Amino acid sequence: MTIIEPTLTYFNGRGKGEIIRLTLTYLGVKFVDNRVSDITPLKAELPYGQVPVYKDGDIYLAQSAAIARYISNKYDFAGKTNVEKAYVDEVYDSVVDLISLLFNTVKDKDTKIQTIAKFYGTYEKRLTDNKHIAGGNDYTVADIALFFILDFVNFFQFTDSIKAFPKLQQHLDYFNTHPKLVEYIKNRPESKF
Ligand SMILES: N[C@@H](CCC(=O)N[C@@H](CS)C(=O)NCC(=O)O)C(=O)O
Repeated sequence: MTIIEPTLTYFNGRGKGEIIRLTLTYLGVKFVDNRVSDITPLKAELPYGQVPVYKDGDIYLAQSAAIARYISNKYDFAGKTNVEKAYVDEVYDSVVDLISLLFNTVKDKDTKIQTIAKFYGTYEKRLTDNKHIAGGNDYTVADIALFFILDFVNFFQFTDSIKAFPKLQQHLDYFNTHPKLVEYIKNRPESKF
């Protein structure tokens, strides 16, 4: 029997694809990391004309947050209780907001710094009250999303943002050096975003 690995198609960038890649890697799911430079040839088949898209057996799914939720639900990484799941979604959606903020060329640097500080304050408090960002007894996709955004904010040169938040620095360091992620992080292709 041939096992067909799922395929994630996205640009060679972190952007909207990296939480999915990190989640799959953390969960030990083998997948094809299909990095494309031009989506024009794919446009007709893409449900919304955008990437990322995720092919897993009969499922061909678009929208990065839906893909991350699908994978998390499949591998029991989406929180256990309704309340925990709700906080997973809340944190995940806040991370999507920060990605949009970083990509937004209209907002000035100070506005970005203030917004990041506000979000970081909330994350710091949550991680002071609980080891996991969504509460509960285990890590979830929200912890991976948080790790991603802490790293991505630094990647966009807002490296001072984390300085007042020791729990966030700890969270970043924990996943950056995690045995399940370290090889992927070391070997992932260079990218501009
Ligand atoms: N809401 C979508 C947005 C996806 C999105 O904006 N994708 C961009 C790349 S980051 C894209 O495919 N742009 C190419 C285009 O629109 O032609 C998601 O989260 O997946």
